[in-house]
Amino acid sequence: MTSASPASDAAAELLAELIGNGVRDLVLSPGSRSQALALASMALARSRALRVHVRIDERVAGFTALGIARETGVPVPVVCTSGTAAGNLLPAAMEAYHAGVPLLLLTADRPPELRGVGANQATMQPGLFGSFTRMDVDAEVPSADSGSVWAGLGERAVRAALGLEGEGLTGVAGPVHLNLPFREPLSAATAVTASPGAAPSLVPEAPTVLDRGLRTVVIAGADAGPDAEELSHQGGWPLIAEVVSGARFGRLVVHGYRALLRDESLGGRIERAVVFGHPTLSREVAAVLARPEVEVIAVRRGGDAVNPNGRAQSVGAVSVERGPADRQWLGAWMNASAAASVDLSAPAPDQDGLYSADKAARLSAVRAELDAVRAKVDRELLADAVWRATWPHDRLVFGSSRLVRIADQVLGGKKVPVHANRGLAGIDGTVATALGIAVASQAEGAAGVTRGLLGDLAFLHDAGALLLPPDEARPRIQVVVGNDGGGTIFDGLEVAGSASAEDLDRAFYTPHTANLRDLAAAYGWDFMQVSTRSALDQALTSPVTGPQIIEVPLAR
Ligand SMILES: Cc1ncc(C[n+]2csc(CCOP(=O)(O)OP(=O)(O)O)c2C)c(N)n1
Ligand SMILES: [Mg+2]
Repeated sequence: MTSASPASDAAAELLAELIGNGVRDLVLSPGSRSQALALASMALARSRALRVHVRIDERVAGFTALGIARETGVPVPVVCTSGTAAGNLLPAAMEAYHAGVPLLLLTADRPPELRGVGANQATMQPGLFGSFTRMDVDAEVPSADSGSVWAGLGERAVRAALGLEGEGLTGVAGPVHLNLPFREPLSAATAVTASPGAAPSLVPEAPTVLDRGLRTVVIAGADAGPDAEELSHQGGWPLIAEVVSGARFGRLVVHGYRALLRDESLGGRIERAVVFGHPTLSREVAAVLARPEVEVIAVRRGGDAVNPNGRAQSVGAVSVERGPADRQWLGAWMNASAAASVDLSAPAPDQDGLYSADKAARLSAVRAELDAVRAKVDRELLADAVWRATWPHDRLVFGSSRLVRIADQVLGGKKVPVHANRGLAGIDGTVATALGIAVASQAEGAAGVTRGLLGDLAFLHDAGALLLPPDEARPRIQVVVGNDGGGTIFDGLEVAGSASAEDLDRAFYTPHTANLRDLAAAYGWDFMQVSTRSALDQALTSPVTGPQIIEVPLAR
């Protein structure tokens, strides 16, 4: 591959190497300095070696790439031009670092001679992402006489993003920054080919084998995945699985775990906790893990090893020795769990009443039936309806609003794929992340609907993500917005006790009057507003053919 532009040749070579190392999706934002990468991406999309997703806002592009990478586990490059464009990738990079998601931040740059001399759109891009990267390379400028200066860079980047080499925890994925300087001519016509290869994989670490003596619980935080359920099953240990863990299923799930962890005879007697993923949704789990006498075994998943009591053992994998389970310990938890489980299903119709010979009895049964159908949706019913409508071929994405905590408290076990940006629990990028998950899970004709469940502020924060290119496949997604007119999470936090009502409102609740229906119309999304249980169920279970917003008004 040699053209009139070393930039184009190097870009084509780099992308071909990424594709050879498993990369299948790339997110692209427009810009001039990055044109060689953009044009090579488009050529590779045409030959079906790559799926390209174009987003004009780099912050949205970053979170879209994060969503795709969360879903596929394969590094996703996000390509942008120089200047503030690159800075917009920082929030997604921070989240990816803390959640252990492989991202490749490909920022085009001015060549070194144009940095620091007042040239247009030139800034200090090398090292821009600070400590949030597994590898950070300020690449050489491709030039006619230097040959393939970037050979090997793509492979190293993929390996580092997957945690196979480079700085930090091994086996834990994260972002990689390739700062790619280009000199003019910034592009020229060139042939671009690539042979798709498989992503390198980590040789699994030998599991640490746990003995059985201690009174143990398995705690599954964000992104724990099914391994947590498997260990709980093997050990006969209660499974405390956050709703965002991907492990809230099976017979050993503990319902209403927060109260049971506070209970001296249950939570108070825990001797060992095996933690998968990143628990963030309850004080009670944090309190158990902080107790100095509790032995904590943390299975690595994201940026930081979980270690609140300062003496956790971080391991790559765990299993348990053969032997009988501690029936008494498990039984105590399961009995308490059964008593704490919440049934939010609509009461069964009163058949006797409906068919009674007595007119008054019939009327009252009909009235009860109508009341149930017309019942206004509250947060618990909303979380329950979305959970019930979601199946293994679907995806569920929780935002960092109050709803995820409510869902965590009331929902039972169900084996559905769940995602949430709990690395830093930001309210940013939720819609873009969900869209990334939708496009990745629906690639190559796969079935299923992606549902996002979030609050109004989290939704409005990422309204720009609603802008989808007309020439890309329309993802099947339902963005379900619980709209209580602002951030009501603060009503239940410490600040509500110290702030005046006026300050709490203006500075924390931050009321808005945004019209979601108009917003949906502006971006070409279908829109429904539903406030009763029956209308909600209907909206959630009707066929989905494209992007939809479902607004559910909630009382403050
Ligand atoms: C990027 C970012 N900014 C600010 C916050 C702090 N924060 C947490 S929840 C929240 C309000 C969320 O409001 P909404 O999505 O409407 O959910 P609600 O609390 O009303 O359920 C804010 C501002 C955050 N987590 N992330
Ligand atoms: Mg709200």
